[in-house]
Amino acid sequence: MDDAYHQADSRWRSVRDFESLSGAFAGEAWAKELLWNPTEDPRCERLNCPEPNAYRLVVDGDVFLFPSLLGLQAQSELLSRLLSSWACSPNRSNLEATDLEASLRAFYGSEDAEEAAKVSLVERLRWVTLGRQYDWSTRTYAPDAMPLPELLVSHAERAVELLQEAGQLEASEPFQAAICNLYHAARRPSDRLGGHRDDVEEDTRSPLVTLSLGLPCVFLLGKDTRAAPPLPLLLPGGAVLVLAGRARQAFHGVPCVLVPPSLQLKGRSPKRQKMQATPLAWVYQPWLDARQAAEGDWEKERDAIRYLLTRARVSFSIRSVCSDSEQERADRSERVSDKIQRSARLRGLVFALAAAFALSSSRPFAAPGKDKAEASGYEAAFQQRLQEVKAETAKKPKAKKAPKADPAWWSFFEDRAGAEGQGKNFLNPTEWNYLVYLAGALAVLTSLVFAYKMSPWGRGF
Ligand SMILES: O=C(O)CCC(=O)C(=O)O
Repeated sequence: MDDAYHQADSRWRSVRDFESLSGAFAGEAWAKELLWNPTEDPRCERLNCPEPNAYRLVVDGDVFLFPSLLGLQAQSELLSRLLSSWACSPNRSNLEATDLEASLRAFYGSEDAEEAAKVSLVERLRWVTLGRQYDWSTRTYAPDAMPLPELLVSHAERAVELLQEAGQLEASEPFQAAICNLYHAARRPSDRLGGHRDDVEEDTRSPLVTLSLGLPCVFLLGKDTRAAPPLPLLLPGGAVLVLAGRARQAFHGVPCVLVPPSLQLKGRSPKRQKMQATPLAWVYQPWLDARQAAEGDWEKERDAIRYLLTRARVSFSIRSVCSDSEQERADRSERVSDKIQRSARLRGLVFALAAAFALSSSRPFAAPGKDKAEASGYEAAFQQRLQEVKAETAKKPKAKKAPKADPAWWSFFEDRAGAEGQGKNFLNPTEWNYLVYLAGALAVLTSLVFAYKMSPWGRGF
């Protein structure tokens, strides 16, 4: 099968920054396909909704893009909540086994964020599951319903409400789970996400809402098969992407996160230049633009947050796992299976106790009434039932076996395949062997007769 998604993914993996698209890759047709300016791109239609920067993409399914819905304040708040609590137990993350919380606190509270980050686990934090916990190995959601943080729900619901107001979406089911992905691209260019479909949720009618924080990325939006070439889309920090309808199950992934050249690794350590305002600063720090600057003073933000927002990309993809009624059904079936397990455990315990008692006793089971102190209720019941079964068996007349009749010669033909096309079943392998021996013997005999007839002794016959 022609894997057009894979081809696009491999090409985009070699891109490290926005600058190279008009530099090293300027002549490449695939690089020109990047949808980076929704205002002027014919593949985007501006929506009539209270948020002026809202677009519908002209693709299969319902795909909506808010390139700058989350300002600096909103991104910082999400990131600080992630670092201080969401990434810690009981939520699952790739660092589950470590003391993530203490490390995050040290990192978060540090005066010298760059120094702290060197020893911090933060840069090893790759994913966190929130709300209903997702198990990557079994590709299932845990049945215990941990609530999704209200802040995430409110961002996802806001996007959906804006689209409803614009007449683009119908009411959606409640959001119950989110997967947070962290791409520490400045230090690890290999942090990316391969093409996949989010298709394990029972409820795939509700939209998938992805919040993007920090560095921009190229997001590949495919179709429901890998054979279809995907659309490369620039998702800047602060963007919100909504996949609904057919696009809810489309292949998608993140082949590259764009890092300003001044922060890219050169040899073993990042280049020393400070991240200054560059002509392309709007790509890497869109919150610097005039409209968003009023939302928060960059200098007042904590060092750690600034450090991460300028060197990593963080995404939250928020989804509904099952509709309310399905959720209730899941709860009920969980309760039932709990009950079954409990009673099985109880039966197992009773049986184990009885077996242990029987083994430790010199007699396998104490006869009821013989030694009442020793005979437990279970043993007494067992003996009683045993006597009953013996008595019932003794009462039943034994069915007489019919005398074996000699097989009739035609029984050979019974159960043989008679239908057309089933000839092979007519003889079994042993019978086939006899037939071959017979044919062989006939052939030998015929040859002998023929040879004899040709010899001088046989001429008289
Ligand atoms: O990081 C992203 O934008 C994509 C996340 C994603 O596809 C997922 O979590 O399933």
